[in-house]
Amino acid sequence: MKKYVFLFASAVFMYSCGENKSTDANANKAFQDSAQSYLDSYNKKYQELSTISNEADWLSNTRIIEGDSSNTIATNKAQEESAKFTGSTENIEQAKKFLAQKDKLPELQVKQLNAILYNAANNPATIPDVVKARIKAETKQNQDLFGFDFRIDGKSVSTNDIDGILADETNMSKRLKAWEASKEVGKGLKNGLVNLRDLRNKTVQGLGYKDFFEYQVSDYGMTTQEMTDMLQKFNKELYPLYRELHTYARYEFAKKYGVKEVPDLIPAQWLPNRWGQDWASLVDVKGINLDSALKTKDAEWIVKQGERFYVSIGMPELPKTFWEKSDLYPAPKDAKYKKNNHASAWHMNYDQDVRSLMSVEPNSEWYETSHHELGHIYYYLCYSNPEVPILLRQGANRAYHEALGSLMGMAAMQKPFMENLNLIPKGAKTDEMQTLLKEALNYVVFIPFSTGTMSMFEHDLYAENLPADQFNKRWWELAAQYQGIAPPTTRGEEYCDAATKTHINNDPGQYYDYALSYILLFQVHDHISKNILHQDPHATNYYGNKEVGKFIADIMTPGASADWRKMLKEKTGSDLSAKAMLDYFAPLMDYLKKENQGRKYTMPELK
Ligand code: X8Z
Ligand code: ZN
Repeated sequence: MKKYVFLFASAVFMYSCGENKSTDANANKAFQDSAQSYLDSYNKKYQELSTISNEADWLSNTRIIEGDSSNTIATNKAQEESAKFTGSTENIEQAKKFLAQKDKLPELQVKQLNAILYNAANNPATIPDVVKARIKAETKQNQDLFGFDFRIDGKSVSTNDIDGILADETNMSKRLKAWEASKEVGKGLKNGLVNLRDLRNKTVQGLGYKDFFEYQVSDYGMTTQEMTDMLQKFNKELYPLYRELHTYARYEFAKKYGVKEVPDLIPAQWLPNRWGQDWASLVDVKGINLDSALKTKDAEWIVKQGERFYVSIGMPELPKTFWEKSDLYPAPKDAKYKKNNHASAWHMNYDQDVRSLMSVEPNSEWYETSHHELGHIYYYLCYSNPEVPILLRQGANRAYHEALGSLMGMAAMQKPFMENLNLIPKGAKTDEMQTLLKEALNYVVFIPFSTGTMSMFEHDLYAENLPADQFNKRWWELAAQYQGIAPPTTRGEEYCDAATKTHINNDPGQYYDYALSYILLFQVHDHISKNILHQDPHATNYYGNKEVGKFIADIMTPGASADWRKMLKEKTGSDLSAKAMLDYFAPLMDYLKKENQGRKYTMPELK
């Protein structure tokens, strides 16, 4: 009924107000022009200030020198300048003024104006002291995390050393020492985290968000409830498989370490990863030993090989400055500085200055991670084009940014791909079920950690104001509930095991990005395998396929000017769904059920 009236009214309008219409069009044009000139000047200034701030931050992460605060001071200053601009009352008012009549503006302008308000909410000029304190606390937390001197038996070790022990060592007392050494850093980060939680919440409350978790989730156009529902749904869908993997792993690890009594919860020090997020090294697949092939290469080969793969599918070579300015390898043993030990990719000037910070060693972990980081780098390069305004040089959403490089990392570890590169002998007969199992111990095992332990901890931290005397208790409750793992001994509140995870400190309230990125990765991979390569998703070879490259570049090129839901539907034919991931691993269910026959399951059956 309403629709009818509307149609009638607009018909009358059309016939009788021809003149007004063109005046309206002129007024709209003027309004759009004035929005555009505001956006142009914002984009320019934003790019300038971000570049300065990124340069300072880069130094703060690549040269951490005890007792030298010059980088810290420069970083804080640059970030304050940038915050003053992005959070200024003038910018907030301007963006709101234009958005009040957003129907008159094209989508591209509306998206940029929303991005301005989103940026502002993290730095509102109305509460300058809070913003300043938060910036200072963030820089300090990062220094404390990455300036930390990890020690085993009094000897300094790197996180690569610790990871190496956790991957290979079968001597349990050595494993325990390495695990415990890796958690020491958390103690000194606890007060900082409590302080940061308060400051992060207060900052975004200035512009009306309930808490920092809600703020970060809103970047997806979702509420906290919608996000946590979606995470729980994905976790539940993968749970039956996880439960089989958990049962299998308890018994296999016990065998490996010569333990007779199989514990109900897997002791954290048994697992080949500091947080139990990836158990892949439990399984060696005969005939496919990537690690032994990579031992014959050097670290530089690993990153160069990543580039060769991207170039083979039609992406450009990396800019010369990438190789000159990146910091890709571990600091020398005698270095007088420390560096951020977690892999990252940087878009320094929202244009061609792209860099990666890694500590690459020639092993399969870093092989995968290098492909992941180069995925971010190629994403940056793809959307750094005149069609995409600076403000929208972001992923379609944050999960897309994480997904595409991880997709390439996964593709680079499939058998036909590795055969093609002579990383494994051609035509070797291998056990496909073992390969699938190894992959599940990486990709499936990650889901309860990312949707559960990490995301629920951060939810409680920010949205529920988790009391400081319950951080460790809550962390291990969640680890037990979602991952079925337990600490070696009671971990009191003097520890802060959550804070040993990089993202809790410096990529806050966003870990579900990775959970969603894995779901998305399998969805995109399924499409590429079946519709472009016409290959079995379990055994593909993307190498050299330009059509695959075009498909990926088409997703990357519009950046955040694309609508992430629409894009997914257009590119893969469906909404975000775990179906492809479930299909991929489906053959494992029967295998694991057989392997687990007669074993005690200790994670509850799904109701
Ligand atoms: O943090 C990362 C990337 C950052 S660009 C290396 N990842 C998550 C993690 O290490 O916890 C990649 C997958 C999961
Ligand atoms: Zn990443």
